[in-house]
Amino acid sequence: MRHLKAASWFGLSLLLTPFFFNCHQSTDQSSAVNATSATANRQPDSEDQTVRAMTADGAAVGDSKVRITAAVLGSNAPAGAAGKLSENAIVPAGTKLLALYDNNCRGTDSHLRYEAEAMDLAENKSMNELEIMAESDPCLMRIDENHVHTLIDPVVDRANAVSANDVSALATTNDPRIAEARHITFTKTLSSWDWFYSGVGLNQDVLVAVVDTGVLYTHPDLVDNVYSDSNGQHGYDFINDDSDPVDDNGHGTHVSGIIAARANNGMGVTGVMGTRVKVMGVKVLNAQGSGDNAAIVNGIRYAADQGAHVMNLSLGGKFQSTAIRDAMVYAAGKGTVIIVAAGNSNEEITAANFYAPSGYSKDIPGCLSVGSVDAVTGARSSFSNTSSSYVWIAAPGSNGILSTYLANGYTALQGTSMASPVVAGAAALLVGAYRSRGLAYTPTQVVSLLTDSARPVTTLSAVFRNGATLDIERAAKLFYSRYVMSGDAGTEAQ
Ligand SMILES: [Ca+2]
Ligand SMILES: [Ca+2]
Repeated sequence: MRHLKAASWFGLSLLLTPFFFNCHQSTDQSSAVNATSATANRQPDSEDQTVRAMTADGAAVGDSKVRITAAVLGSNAPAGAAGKLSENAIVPAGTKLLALYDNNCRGTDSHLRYEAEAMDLAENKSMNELEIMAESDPCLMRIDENHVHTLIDPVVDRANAVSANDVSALATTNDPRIAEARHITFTKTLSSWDWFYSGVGLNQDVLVAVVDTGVLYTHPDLVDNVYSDSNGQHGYDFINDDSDPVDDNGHGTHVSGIIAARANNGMGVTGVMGTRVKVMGVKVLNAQGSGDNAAIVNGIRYAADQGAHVMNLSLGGKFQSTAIRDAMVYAAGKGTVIIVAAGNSNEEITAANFYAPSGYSKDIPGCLSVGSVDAVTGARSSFSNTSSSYVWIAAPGSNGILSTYLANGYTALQGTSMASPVVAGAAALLVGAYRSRGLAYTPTQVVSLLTDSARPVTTLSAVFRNGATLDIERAAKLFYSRYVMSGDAGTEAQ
């Protein structure tokens, strides 16, 4: 007997800033970059990212099956009841919940090992009744909250796109609009390629899951770097529950191009990893840029089950979701590096002012939360969330982030949504380096290479944990010195 029924749908928001960028021309942060050695900024991984005992579905050992809190009652929550509800507390009919099932247990032939289903409570239930219901179904792993989140509209950054006259300044690729993709210059992407592709000998493909609005996999500047499975599909669509993850919004296609637009094809721009990369479209947000927690949980778990080496999450909102946290733990445990946008609220993330999913990255080894800086000045983007604890690294996300878009076009967007895939592309290069050298690695090691090699910037030290911005050339050099020059693959391995 099922007491739950399928829910109506609600959304998480895209991390595109609702604000136009405000140029901080009075300060030149680039002069604040110092020349300390690549390892000078290293911080111990064990300090914040702790490995906890987890069950097979990614939950903490000892977690109850029913994990809803007073927050699920919204304005009806009793005063002061911030945490766990008493066993007699009534969860009213219509409450939005999420149920996680073990598909092996229930014998469902699925692309997912564990599957989240959005649910409405059909009638009032006490917490005790929910517990009994959950315990009576051995295939029901968890009941979690499923909150409503509103959309933040994408902002086109045309004002900050530079003129095509700058094109000839960079001669190392023939992609004609590369100079407009200022994040490529800022992060020294092109010079990193000499280290990765020539020095390291990068020759293995890397699979990157873009968990987003989908991807326009036929875009001529993406088509050569798109993943295809044995059935010719390019991922999955958890909004419409079909195997065609085509993008009907544009956001996911922009994110995909930042990671993996094709290099040296005489067309448009290049991604941070322009070759030897395959993008998988995992559609969890609809045409308006929203999706429910269940779709996102499924998207994260799907990407991990498919063996994605790197996953980008340019989405989120001001909420907590144990279900999403568990999915991230599950994916990191399967070896997926998870890169998450910090959010665009111009707020400091704290335990009390939490922002998900970026806030979870602090305590999950192999996850990295990314704040945004101006791609020219290096100053913090005015919209970027901050935290010297929760937001670990900065990358360019405003003032000229040109990438692929709908209708086979290109556009400049801004947001931590754009900063995150710059880091995801760098993570993919490092994974490719490990794979090409035949070295075992963990997601934590990839994160360490990115954070240890980042460029320290004095004015960022108070707003981001690492106080530093992504420098892909330095990351490449650090990989080279640790694994190639030393010739000792075992030294850094765990
Ligand atoms: Ca579809
Ligand atoms: Ca290109």
